[in-house]
Amino acid sequence: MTTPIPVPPYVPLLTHAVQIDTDTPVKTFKAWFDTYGDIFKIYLFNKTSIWVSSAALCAELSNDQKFSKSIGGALVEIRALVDDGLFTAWKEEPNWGIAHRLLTPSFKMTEVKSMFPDMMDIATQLILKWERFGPDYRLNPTEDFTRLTLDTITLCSMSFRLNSFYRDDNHPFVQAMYDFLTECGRRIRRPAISDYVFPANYNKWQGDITYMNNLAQSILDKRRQRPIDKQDLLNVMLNNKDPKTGKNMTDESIINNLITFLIAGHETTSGLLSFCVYYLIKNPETMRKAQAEVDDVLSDQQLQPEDLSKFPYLTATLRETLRLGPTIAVRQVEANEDTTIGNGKYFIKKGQRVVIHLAGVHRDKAVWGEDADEFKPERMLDGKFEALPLGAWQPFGFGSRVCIGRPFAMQEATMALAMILQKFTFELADPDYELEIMQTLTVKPKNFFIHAIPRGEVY
Ligand code: MNH
Repeated sequence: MTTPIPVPPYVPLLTHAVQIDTDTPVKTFKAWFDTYGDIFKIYLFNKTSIWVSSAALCAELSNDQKFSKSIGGALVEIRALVDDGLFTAWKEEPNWGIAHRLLTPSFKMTEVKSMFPDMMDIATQLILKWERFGPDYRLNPTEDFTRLTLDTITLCSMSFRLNSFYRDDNHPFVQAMYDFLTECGRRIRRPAISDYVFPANYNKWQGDITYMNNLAQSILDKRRQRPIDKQDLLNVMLNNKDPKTGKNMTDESIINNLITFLIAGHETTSGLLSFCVYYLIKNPETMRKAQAEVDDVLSDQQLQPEDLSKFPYLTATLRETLRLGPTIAVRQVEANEDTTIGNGKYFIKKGQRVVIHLAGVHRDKAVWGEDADEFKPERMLDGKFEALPLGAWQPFGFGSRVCIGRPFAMQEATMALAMILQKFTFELADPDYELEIMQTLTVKPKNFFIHAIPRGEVY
Protein backbone atom coordinates (compact mmCIF):
# COMPACT_ATOMS: atom_id res chain seq x y z
CA MET A 1 0.00 0.00 0.00
CA THR A 2 1.27 3.46 -0.86
CA THR A 3 0.92 6.55 1.33
CA PRO A 4 -0.36 9.92 0.06
CA ILE A 5 2.32 12.58 -0.43
CA PRO A 6 1.77 15.61 1.88
CA VAL A 7 0.28 18.69 0.20
CA PRO A 8 0.77 22.12 1.84
CA PRO A 9 -2.49 24.12 2.17
CA TYR A 10 -3.40 26.19 -0.90
CA VAL A 11 -6.01 28.48 -2.40
CA PRO A 12 -7.97 26.33 -4.89
CA LEU A 13 -8.02 28.39 -8.10
CA LEU A 14 -4.67 30.11 -7.55
CA THR A 15 -3.00 26.87 -6.38
CA HIS A 16 0.42 27.11 -4.69
CA ALA A 17 1.78 29.49 -7.33
CA VAL A 18 0.90 32.62 -5.34
CA GLN A 19 2.75 31.42 -2.25
CA ILE A 20 6.13 31.12 -3.92
CA ASP A 21 8.63 33.93 -3.19
CA THR A 22 9.03 35.81 -6.47
CA ASP A 23 12.68 36.82 -5.98
CA THR A 24 14.05 33.73 -4.28
CA PRO A 25 11.72 30.75 -4.84
CA VAL A 26 14.12 28.41 -3.01
CA LYS A 27 13.16 30.16 0.26
CA THR A 28 9.55 28.99 -0.02
CA PHE A 29 10.56 25.44 -0.90
CA LYS A 30 12.95 25.32 2.03
CA ALA A 31 10.12 26.36 4.37
CA TRP A 32 7.87 23.59 2.98
CA PHE A 33 10.59 21.00 3.51
CA ASP A 34 11.03 22.24 7.08
CA THR A 35 7.30 21.63 7.67
CA TYR A 36 6.61 18.48 5.64
CA GLY A 37 9.91 16.60 5.67
CA ASP A 38 11.62 14.96 2.68
CA ILE A 39 8.74 15.04 0.23
CA PHE A 40 5.69 17.14 -0.63
CA LYS A 41 3.44 17.78 -3.58
CA ILE A 42 2.28 21.15 -4.91
CA TYR A 43 -0.04 22.37 -7.67
CA LEU A 44 1.05 25.13 -10.03
CA PHE A 45 -2.04 26.06 -12.03
CA ASN A 46 -2.62 22.91 -14.08
CA LYS A 47 0.65 21.15 -13.19
CA THR A 48 1.49 18.93 -10.27
CA SER A 49 5.05 18.73 -9.04
CA ILE A 50 6.54 16.54 -6.37
CA TRP A 51 9.57 17.86 -4.47
CA VAL A 52 12.08 15.67 -2.68
CA SER A 53 15.12 16.48 -0.55
CA SER A 54 16.70 13.38 0.91
CA ALA A 55 19.72 11.49 -0.35
CA ALA A 56 17.77 8.20 -0.25
CA LEU A 57 14.96 9.51 -2.49
CA CYS A 58 17.51 11.19 -4.77
CA ALA A 59 19.30 7.83 -5.12
CA GLU A 60 16.06 6.10 -6.17
CA LEU A 61 15.39 8.86 -8.72
CA SER A 62 18.94 8.50 -10.08
CA ASN A 63 18.03 5.67 -12.41
CA ASP A 64 18.15 6.25 -16.17
CA GLN A 65 15.82 3.31 -16.87
CA LYS A 66 13.05 4.51 -14.57
CA PHE A 67 13.41 8.30 -14.83
CA SER A 68 14.44 10.79 -17.51
CA LYS A 69 15.45 14.43 -17.32
CA SER A 70 12.36 16.61 -17.48
CA ILE A 71 12.42 19.92 -19.36
CA GLY A 72 10.07 22.17 -17.43
CA GLY A 73 9.66 25.76 -16.29
CA ALA A 74 12.31 28.19 -17.53
CA LEU A 75 14.09 25.46 -19.54
CA VAL A 76 11.12 25.35 -21.92
CA GLU A 77 11.38 29.11 -22.46
CA ILE A 78 15.14 28.88 -23.03
CA ARG A 79 14.44 26.49 -25.88
CA ALA A 80 13.22 29.52 -27.85
CA LEU A 81 16.94 30.38 -28.11
CA VAL A 82 18.83 27.08 -28.00
CA ASP A 83 16.12 24.60 -29.01
CA ASP A 84 17.47 21.02 -28.97
CA GLY A 85 20.94 22.02 -27.71
CA LEU A 86 22.49 19.68 -25.14
CA PHE A 87 21.03 21.26 -22.01
CA THR A 88 17.44 21.73 -23.14
CA ALA A 89 16.84 18.76 -25.48
CA TRP A 90 13.84 16.50 -24.83
CA LYS A 91 14.86 12.93 -24.27
CA GLU A 92 13.99 11.62 -27.72
CA GLU A 93 15.63 14.36 -29.80
CA PRO A 94 18.27 12.96 -32.21
CA ASN A 95 20.43 16.12 -32.21
CA TRP A 96 21.13 15.55 -28.51
CA GLY A 97 22.67 12.13 -29.26
CA ILE A 98 24.73 13.47 -32.17
CA ALA A 99 26.09 16.44 -30.21
CA HIS A 100 26.62 14.36 -27.07
CA ARG A 101 28.68 11.65 -28.80
CA LEU A 102 30.59 14.12 -30.97
CA LEU A 103 31.48 16.48 -28.10
CA THR A 104 32.02 14.10 -25.18
CA PRO A 105 35.68 13.31 -26.08
CA SER A 106 36.54 17.05 -26.07
CA PHE A 107 35.35 17.42 -22.48
CA LYS A 108 37.50 14.60 -21.10
CA MET A 109 40.06 15.69 -18.53
CA THR A 110 43.02 15.16 -20.85
CA GLU A 111 41.47 17.33 -23.58
CA VAL A 112 40.45 20.03 -21.13
CA LYS A 113 44.09 20.19 -20.05
CA SER A 114 44.96 21.51 -23.51
CA MET A 115 42.74 24.53 -22.73
CA PHE A 116 45.14 25.49 -19.93
CA PRO A 117 46.76 28.41 -21.82
CA ASP A 118 43.41 30.02 -22.67
CA MET A 119 42.17 29.60 -19.10
CA MET A 120 45.44 31.04 -17.82
CA ASP A 121 45.15 34.03 -20.15
CA ILE A 122 41.81 35.10 -18.67
CA ALA A 123 42.65 34.24 -15.05
CA THR A 124 45.76 36.42 -15.34
CA GLN A 125 43.53 39.35 -16.32
CA LEU A 126 41.53 38.90 -13.10
CA ILE A 127 44.68 38.78 -10.97
CA LEU A 128 46.08 41.91 -12.61
CA LYS A 129 42.84 43.78 -12.04
CA TRP A 130 42.67 42.86 -8.35
CA GLU A 131 46.34 43.74 -7.87
CA ARG A 132 45.92 47.10 -9.54
CA PHE A 133 42.71 48.05 -7.74
CA GLY A 134 44.48 47.32 -4.45
CA PRO A 135 43.36 46.40 -0.94
CA ASP A 136 41.07 49.41 -0.35
CA TYR A 137 38.86 48.69 -3.33
CA ARG A 138 35.40 47.39 -2.49
CA LEU A 139 35.36 44.42 -4.78
CA ASN A 140 32.35 42.42 -5.95
CA PRO A 141 33.95 39.01 -6.55
CA THR A 142 30.84 37.59 -8.21
CA GLU A 143 30.99 40.19 -11.00
CA ASP A 144 34.65 39.53 -11.70
CA PHE A 145 34.21 35.75 -11.53
CA THR A 146 31.45 36.13 -14.09
CA ARG A 147 33.83 38.10 -16.33
CA LEU A 148 36.35 35.28 -15.84
CA THR A 149 33.99 32.42 -16.63
CA LEU A 150 32.29 34.10 -19.59
CA ASP A 151 35.54 35.15 -21.23
CA THR A 152 37.02 31.71 -20.58
CA ILE A 153 34.16 29.76 -22.12
CA THR A 154 33.99 32.01 -25.22
CA LEU A 155 37.75 31.83 -25.72
CA CYS A 156 37.90 28.05 -25.22
CA SER A 157 34.80 27.23 -27.24
CA MET A 158 35.09 29.61 -30.21
CA SER A 159 38.38 31.53 -29.81
CA PHE A 160 36.35 34.72 -29.44
CA ARG A 161 37.36 37.46 -26.98
CA LEU A 162 34.66 39.31 -25.05
CA ASN A 163 37.36 41.33 -23.21
CA SER A 164 35.07 41.78 -20.22
CA PHE A 165 37.93 42.89 -17.97
CA TYR A 166 38.45 45.89 -20.21
CA ARG A 167 34.95 47.29 -19.79
CA ASP A 168 32.62 48.29 -16.97
CA ASP A 169 29.41 47.47 -18.78
CA ASN A 170 28.55 44.15 -20.37
CA HIS A 171 29.47 43.12 -23.89
CA PRO A 172 26.24 43.44 -25.95
CA PHE A 173 26.08 39.67 -26.30
CA VAL A 174 26.28 39.24 -22.54
CA GLN A 175 23.61 41.90 -22.00
CA ALA A 176 21.31 40.20 -24.53
CA MET A 177 21.85 36.89 -22.76
CA TYR A 178 21.02 38.35 -19.33
CA ASP A 179 17.94 40.14 -20.59
CA PHE A 180 16.83 36.99 -22.37
CA LEU A 181 17.30 34.75 -19.31
CA THR A 182 15.58 37.22 -16.97
CA GLU A 183 12.63 37.42 -19.32
CA CYS A 184 12.47 33.60 -19.52
CA GLY A 185 12.13 33.55 -15.72
CA ARG A 186 9.30 36.10 -15.87
CA ARG A 187 7.49 34.38 -18.72
CA ILE A 188 6.80 31.25 -16.69
CA ARG A 189 4.80 33.31 -14.20
CA ARG A 190 2.66 34.98 -16.87
CA PRO A 191 -0.18 33.63 -18.99
CA ALA A 192 0.61 33.16 -22.70
CA ILE A 193 -1.76 35.98 -23.68
CA SER A 194 0.71 38.55 -22.26
CA ASP A 195 2.66 38.30 -25.51
CA TYR A 196 -0.26 40.08 -27.20
CA VAL A 197 -1.13 42.41 -24.33
CA PHE A 198 2.49 43.49 -23.70
CA PRO A 199 4.14 43.07 -27.11
CA ALA A 200 7.11 45.22 -26.03
CA ASN A 201 8.39 42.50 -23.68
CA TYR A 202 7.89 39.88 -26.31
CA ASN A 203 9.57 41.92 -29.05
CA LYS A 204 12.60 42.68 -26.89
CA TRP A 205 12.87 38.97 -26.02
CA GLN A 206 12.69 38.02 -29.70
CA GLY A 207 15.19 40.77 -30.57
CA ASP A 208 17.69 39.38 -28.10
CA ILE A 209 17.27 35.90 -29.55
CA THR A 210 17.89 37.20 -33.07
CA TYR A 211 20.92 39.21 -31.97
CA MET A 212 22.58 36.24 -30.25
CA ASN A 213 21.87 33.86 -33.12
CA ASN A 214 23.24 36.36 -35.64
CA LEU A 215 26.44 36.90 -33.68
CA ALA A 216 27.01 33.15 -33.30
CA GLN A 217 26.27 32.68 -37.02
CA SER A 218 28.80 35.39 -37.93
CA ILE A 219 31.48 33.71 -35.79
CA LEU A 220 30.76 30.45 -37.58
CA ASP A 221 30.85 32.11 -41.02
CA LYS A 222 34.16 33.81 -40.25
CA ARG A 223 35.63 30.50 -39.13
CA ARG A 224 34.70 28.95 -42.48
CA GLN A 225 36.29 31.86 -44.35
CA ARG A 226 39.42 31.85 -42.20
CA PRO A 227 39.96 28.39 -40.70
CA ILE A 228 42.35 28.00 -37.76
CA ASP A 229 44.25 24.93 -36.56
CA LYS A 230 43.40 25.18 -32.88
CA GLN A 231 41.03 22.42 -31.76
CA ASP A 232 38.50 24.65 -30.00
CA LEU A 233 34.96 23.34 -29.57
CA LEU A 234 33.77 25.17 -32.68
CA ASN A 235 36.33 23.35 -34.84
CA VAL A 236 35.37 20.03 -33.26
CA MET A 237 31.72 20.66 -34.07
CA LEU A 238 32.51 21.79 -37.64
CA ASN A 239 34.98 19.04 -38.53
CA ASN A 240 34.09 15.92 -36.58
CA LYS A 241 31.38 13.38 -37.23
CA ASP A 242 29.11 11.55 -34.81
CA PRO A 243 30.85 8.14 -34.41
CA LYS A 244 27.49 6.31 -34.32
CA THR A 245 25.53 7.82 -37.24
CA GLY A 246 28.47 9.29 -39.18
CA LYS A 247 26.53 12.57 -39.30
CA ASN A 248 27.93 16.08 -39.04
CA MET A 249 26.24 18.63 -36.82
CA THR A 250 24.01 21.07 -38.70
CA ASP A 251 24.85 24.80 -38.52
CA GLU A 252 21.73 25.26 -36.44
CA SER A 253 22.80 22.63 -33.94
CA ILE A 254 26.33 24.08 -33.75
CA ILE A 255 24.93 27.53 -32.96
CA ASN A 256 22.47 26.14 -30.40
CA ASN A 257 25.32 24.41 -28.59
CA LEU A 258 27.76 27.34 -28.78
CA ILE A 259 25.15 29.49 -27.04
CA THR A 260 24.31 26.62 -24.65
CA PHE A 261 27.94 26.48 -23.48
CA LEU A 262 27.83 30.18 -22.72
CA ILE A 263 24.62 29.91 -20.73
CA ALA A 264 25.44 26.66 -18.92
CA GLY A 265 29.12 27.34 -18.47
CA HIS A 266 29.43 30.74 -16.84
CA GLU A 267 27.06 31.51 -13.92
CA THR A 268 27.50 28.02 -12.51
CA THR A 269 31.28 28.24 -12.25
CA SER A 270 31.19 31.90 -11.26
CA GLY A 271 28.77 31.11 -8.40
CA LEU A 272 31.00 28.24 -7.30
CA LEU A 273 34.03 30.54 -7.01
CA SER A 274 32.01 33.22 -5.19
CA PHE A 275 30.59 30.79 -2.62
CA CYS A 276 34.06 29.33 -2.21
CA VAL A 277 35.62 32.69 -1.34
CA TYR A 278 32.73 33.33 1.09
CA TYR A 279 33.21 30.00 2.89
CA LEU A 280 36.99 30.46 3.00
CA ILE A 281 36.64 33.87 4.63
CA LYS A 282 34.16 32.47 7.14
CA ASN A 283 36.42 29.48 7.94
CA PRO A 284 39.94 30.83 8.58
CA GLU A 285 41.39 27.40 9.38
CA THR A 286 40.30 26.10 5.98
CA MET A 287 41.67 29.24 4.35
CA ARG A 288 45.01 28.64 6.06
CA LYS A 289 45.19 25.02 4.88
CA ALA A 290 44.20 25.97 1.33
CA GLN A 291 46.81 28.70 1.21
CA ALA A 292 49.45 26.35 2.65
CA GLU A 293 48.75 23.83 -0.11
CA VAL A 294 49.08 26.51 -2.79
CA ASP A 295 52.34 27.76 -1.26
CA ASP A 296 53.73 24.21 -1.12
CA VAL A 297 52.98 23.57 -4.78
CA LEU A 298 53.64 26.97 -6.32
CA SER A 299 55.83 28.94 -3.96
CA ASP A 300 56.31 32.15 -6.00
CA GLN A 301 56.21 30.37 -9.37
CA GLN A 302 53.52 30.59 -12.02
CA LEU A 303 50.94 27.80 -12.12
CA GLN A 304 51.78 25.08 -14.72
CA PRO A 305 49.56 22.40 -16.29
CA GLU A 306 51.41 19.65 -14.39
CA ASP A 307 50.47 21.33 -11.08
CA LEU A 308 46.76 20.72 -11.63
CA SER A 309 46.80 17.29 -10.00
CA LYS A 310 48.63 18.56 -6.91
CA PHE A 311 45.78 20.35 -5.13
CA PRO A 312 43.73 17.71 -3.27
CA TYR A 313 42.76 20.20 -0.56
CA LEU A 314 41.55 22.78 -3.10
CA THR A 315 39.57 20.07 -4.87
CA ALA A 316 37.98 19.07 -1.56
CA THR A 317 37.22 22.73 -0.83
CA LEU A 318 35.47 23.15 -4.18
CA ARG A 319 33.49 19.92 -3.67
CA GLU A 320 32.43 21.01 -0.21
CA THR A 321 31.41 24.40 -1.63
CA LEU A 322 29.26 22.64 -4.25
CA ARG A 323 27.70 20.55 -1.47
CA LEU A 324 26.53 23.53 0.61
CA GLY A 325 25.99 25.84 -2.34
CA PRO A 326 25.02 23.83 -5.44
CA THR A 327 24.77 26.60 -8.02
CA ILE A 328 22.11 24.65 -9.91
CA ALA A 329 19.86 24.12 -6.91
CA VAL A 330 17.36 21.67 -8.43
CA ARG A 331 17.14 19.10 -11.17
CA GLN A 332 13.95 17.61 -12.54
CA VAL A 333 13.10 14.13 -13.71
CA GLU A 334 9.94 12.42 -14.89
CA ALA A 335 8.84 8.81 -14.49
CA ASN A 336 9.14 6.65 -17.63
CA GLU A 337 6.43 4.30 -16.29
CA ASP A 338 4.11 4.12 -13.28
CA THR A 339 6.39 3.42 -10.33
CA THR A 340 6.99 4.04 -6.62
CA ILE A 341 9.70 5.72 -4.56
CA GLY A 342 10.51 5.64 -0.83
CA ASN A 343 10.88 1.84 -0.87
CA GLY A 344 7.38 1.42 -2.26
CA LYS A 345 5.84 4.11 -0.06
CA TYR A 346 4.87 6.78 -2.62
CA PHE A 347 3.18 6.18 -5.95
CA ILE A 348 4.60 8.09 -8.96
CA LYS A 349 2.53 8.11 -12.13
CA LYS A 350 4.09 7.81 -15.59
CA GLY A 351 5.13 11.29 -16.81
CA GLN A 352 4.90 12.78 -13.31
CA ARG A 353 7.56 15.43 -12.73
CA VAL A 354 9.73 15.10 -9.63
CA VAL A 355 11.97 17.99 -8.57
CA ILE A 356 15.12 17.03 -6.71
CA HIS A 357 16.10 19.84 -4.36
CA LEU A 358 19.88 19.36 -4.45
CA ALA A 359 20.57 22.02 -1.82
CA GLY A 360 18.45 19.96 0.61
CA VAL A 361 19.78 16.57 -0.48
CA HIS A 362 23.31 17.84 0.14
CA ARG A 363 22.51 18.62 3.79
CA ASP A 364 20.87 15.29 4.59
CA LYS A 365 21.97 14.44 8.14
CA ALA A 366 21.59 10.73 7.42
CA VAL A 367 24.61 11.03 5.11
CA TRP A 368 26.54 14.03 6.43
CA GLY A 369 25.88 13.79 10.16
CA GLU A 370 24.66 16.36 12.67
CA ASP A 371 27.18 18.94 11.43
CA ALA A 372 25.79 18.76 7.88
CA ASP A 373 25.35 22.54 7.72
CA GLU A 374 29.00 23.23 8.50
CA PHE A 375 31.71 23.81 5.91
CA LYS A 376 34.33 21.06 6.27
CA PRO A 377 36.38 20.11 3.19
CA GLU A 378 37.87 17.26 5.26
CA ARG A 379 34.71 15.24 4.51
CA MET A 380 35.78 15.13 0.85
CA LEU A 381 39.33 13.89 1.51
CA ASP A 382 41.08 10.52 1.94
CA GLY A 383 38.73 8.41 -0.17
CA LYS A 384 35.60 9.68 1.59
CA PHE A 385 34.36 11.49 -1.51
CA GLU A 386 34.73 8.36 -3.64
CA ALA A 387 32.82 6.33 -1.03
CA LEU A 388 29.72 8.58 -0.95
CA PRO A 389 26.39 6.85 -1.64
CA LEU A 390 24.70 7.44 -5.04
CA GLY A 391 22.24 10.19 -4.09
CA ALA A 392 24.42 12.15 -1.68
CA TRP A 393 26.31 14.67 -3.84
CA GLN A 394 25.00 15.63 -7.28
CA PRO A 395 25.85 19.26 -8.07
CA PHE A 396 26.57 18.18 -11.67
CA GLY A 397 23.41 16.10 -12.08
CA PHE A 398 23.30 12.43 -12.90
CA GLY A 399 23.39 9.74 -15.58
CA SER A 400 23.07 10.28 -19.31
CA ARG A 401 22.21 13.97 -18.77
CA VAL A 402 25.03 14.67 -16.32
CA CYS A 403 26.99 17.91 -16.83
CA ILE A 404 29.32 17.55 -19.82
CA GLY A 405 31.36 20.55 -18.58
CA ARG A 406 32.37 19.13 -15.19
CA PRO A 407 36.11 18.63 -15.88
CA PHE A 408 36.16 22.02 -17.60
CA ALA A 409 34.51 23.75 -14.63
CA MET A 410 36.69 22.00 -12.06
CA GLN A 411 39.91 22.84 -13.91
CA GLU A 412 38.87 26.45 -14.41
CA ALA A 413 37.84 26.84 -10.75
CA THR A 414 40.97 25.12 -9.41
CA MET A 415 43.21 27.34 -11.52
CA ALA A 416 41.43 30.52 -10.46
CA LEU A 417 41.41 29.50 -6.80
CA ALA A 418 45.11 28.56 -6.76
CA MET A 419 46.04 31.80 -8.49
CA ILE A 420 44.04 34.11 -6.22
CA LEU A 421 45.16 32.30 -3.03
CA GLN A 422 48.77 32.58 -4.13
CA LYS A 423 48.44 36.35 -4.41
CA PHE A 424 45.80 37.54 -1.92
CA THR A 425 44.21 37.15 1.46
CA PHE A 426 40.56 38.17 1.73
CA GLU A 427 38.40 40.12 4.12
CA LEU A 428 34.72 40.91 4.10
CA ALA A 429 34.11 44.54 3.09
CA ASP A 430 31.11 44.49 5.47
CA PRO A 431 32.42 42.60 8.50
CA ASP A 432 28.95 41.44 9.64
CA TYR A 433 27.94 40.10 6.25
CA GLU A 434 26.02 36.82 6.35
CA LEU A 435 25.30 34.90 3.16
CA GLU A 436 22.29 36.03 1.15
CA ILE A 437 21.24 34.27 -2.03
CA MET A 438 20.39 35.68 -5.42
CA GLN A 439 18.47 33.34 -7.67
CA THR A 440 18.23 33.47 -11.45
CA LEU A 441 18.73 30.25 -13.39
CA THR A 442 21.44 29.56 -10.85
CA VAL A 443 22.05 30.73 -7.29
CA LYS A 444 24.91 32.96 -6.17
CA PRO A 445 25.77 35.24 -3.23
CA LYS A 446 23.97 38.57 -3.07
CA ASN A 447 25.46 41.89 -1.82
CA PHE A 448 28.77 40.13 -1.28
CA PHE A 449 31.79 42.51 -1.23
CA ILE A 450 35.36 41.83 -0.21
CA HIS A 451 38.82 43.33 -0.01
CA ALA A 452 41.58 41.42 -1.80
CA ILE A 453 44.77 42.17 0.10
CA PRO A 454 48.07 41.35 -1.61
CA ARG A 455 49.88 38.83 0.57
CA GLY A 456 52.99 39.97 2.36
CA GLU A 457 51.81 43.57 2.46
CA VAL A 458 51.10 45.19 5.78
CA TYR A 459 47.59 46.57 5.74
MN1 MNH B 1 26.86 22.08 -16.46
C1 MNH B 1 24.30 19.99 -17.41
C2 MNH B 1 25.80 21.87 -13.21
C3 MNH B 1 29.56 23.91 -15.50
C4 MNH B 1 27.68 22.58 -19.75
N1 MNH B 1 25.32 21.13 -15.50
C5 MNH B 1 24.39 20.29 -16.06
C6 MNH B 1 23.52 19.77 -15.03
C7 MNH B 1 23.94 20.32 -13.84
C8 MNH B 1 25.08 21.15 -14.14
C9 MNH B 1 23.32 20.10 -12.48
C10 MNH B 1 22.35 18.82 -15.21
C11 MNH B 1 21.06 19.60 -15.26
C12 MNH B 1 19.81 18.75 -15.28
O1 MNH B 1 19.82 17.58 -14.90
O2 MNH B 1 18.78 19.32 -15.67
N2 MNH B 1 27.52 22.79 -14.69
C13 MNH B 1 26.96 22.58 -13.47
C14 MNH B 1 27.78 23.20 -12.44
C15 MNH B 1 28.85 23.77 -13.09
C16 MNH B 1 28.69 23.51 -14.51
C17 MNH B 1 27.45 23.21 -10.95
C18 MNH B 1 30.03 24.53 -12.55
C19 MNH B 1 30.44 24.51 -11.33
N3 MNH B 1 28.33 23.09 -17.46
C20 MNH B 1 29.40 23.72 -16.86
C21 MNH B 1 30.30 24.20 -17.88
C22 MNH B 1 29.75 23.82 -19.10
C23 MNH B 1 28.52 23.14 -18.81
C24 MNH B 1 31.59 24.94 -17.63
C25 MNH B 1 30.27 24.04 -20.49
C26 MNH B 1 31.49 24.15 -20.82
N4 MNH B 1 26.11 21.42 -18.27
C27 MNH B 1 26.59 21.78 -19.51
C28 MNH B 1 25.80 21.13 -20.53
C29 MNH B 1 24.81 20.36 -19.85
C30 MNH B 1 25.05 20.57 -18.42
C31 MNH B 1 26.01 21.26 -22.02
C32 MNH B 1 23.74 19.50 -20.48
C33 MNH B 1 24.26 18.09 -20.65
C34 MNH B 1 23.24 17.17 -21.31
O3 MNH B 1 22.07 17.19 -20.89
O4 MNH B 1 23.63 16.45 -22.20
